[in-house]
Amino acid sequence: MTYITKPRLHHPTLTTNKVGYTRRDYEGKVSTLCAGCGHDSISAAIVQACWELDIAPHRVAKLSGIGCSSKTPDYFLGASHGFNTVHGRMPSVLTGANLANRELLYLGVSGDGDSASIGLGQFAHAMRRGVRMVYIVENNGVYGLTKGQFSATADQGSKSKKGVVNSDSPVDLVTMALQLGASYVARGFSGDKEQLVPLIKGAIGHGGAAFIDVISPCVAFNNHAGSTKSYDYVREHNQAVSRIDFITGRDEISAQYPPGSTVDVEQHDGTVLRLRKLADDYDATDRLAAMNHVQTHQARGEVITGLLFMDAEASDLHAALNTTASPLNSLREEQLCPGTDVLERINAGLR
Ligand SMILES: Cc1ncc(C[n+]2csc(CCOP(=O)(O)OP(=O)(O)O)c2C)c(N)n1
Ligand code: SF4
Ligand SMILES: [Mg+2]
Repeated sequence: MTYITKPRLHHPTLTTNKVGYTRRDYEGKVSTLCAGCGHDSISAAIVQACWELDIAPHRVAKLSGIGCSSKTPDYFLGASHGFNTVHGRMPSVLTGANLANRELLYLGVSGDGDSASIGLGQFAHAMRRGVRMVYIVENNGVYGLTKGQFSATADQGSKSKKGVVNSDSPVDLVTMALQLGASYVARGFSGDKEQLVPLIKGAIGHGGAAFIDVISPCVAFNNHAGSTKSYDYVREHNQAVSRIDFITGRDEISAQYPPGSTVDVEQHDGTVLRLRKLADDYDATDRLAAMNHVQTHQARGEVITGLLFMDAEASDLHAALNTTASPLNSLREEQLCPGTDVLERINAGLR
């Protein structure tokens, strides 16, 4: 069915958001992924989050690496900027783009192979530098595109479709992101859109490196008994630490909660995340406790989801480097080449 192109015309009664676009305007091409692939649900969640947040599609830059997951930017935000990089290289290309123009919303989409194997170093440095981005790993525990080899996030002892047991220790990207200094860290499940959409919205409003690991079952190669990344396994072992409601200045949520059962965290852009705790002992502002909680519960075979950590005061790489606020392509020649006298002064300061 990949030859089918989506009709361009919309029904005139489709609802538009505050910037005048219908939900359809945030879609992309018809997906070529396997029917039931978790990645398609993540694309749908991204579409919903961007439409509901009234983000103009041309203000978004979506970048990815290589893999089924990295193909997905073709299937959402078809009117946005896009760059499909080399395998595992999305973070460095995104860092460069972000430094050249901070006015866009940077959406990095990757896979567990792309980010935890070949791109592990790139992932680490984007997190520790605080590149302002929404970094989504669509984590299925296998290299889906190359026919289902175990990836580095496959759990030790989990079984491949042919019954081979994985003997290697897994890389846990959530724990790594916490350790490396990411200021917004979450885990979602592609089968739980109600949880995932607010997690993505919160990441979009965040002022630093935001990482979301989304367990996204591969129905072709990793959805069998013995897999720890199957729909059944994740549903049975999902332990959400919290639910979040995303609130913008203009949209107050209508639900009422008993006093003390929620915590509101305001982000630097004025958006508010209302955290409804599901685990009494969980504190999403305590990085060390978050690492401890994730590791302890993962050792019991549980899949910990929700907003795991956030630092509402986070800053980013631009603040650290004191860069100009203007996109580089808007700078005039006299700003880029300030002349011999200025150069002399700089050189003198280095002698
Ligand atoms: C430099 C390089 N090495 C290896 C490959 C082969 N390759 C393509 S996709 C992929 C793994 C993709 O796995 P993942 O990122 O988990 O994506 P998924 O398909 O599971 O969504 C590999 C190893 C490649 N394209 N380029
Ligand atoms: S092979 Fe797996 S990851 Fe790739 S499209 Fe099919 S179900 Fe999705
Ligand atoms: Mg994968």
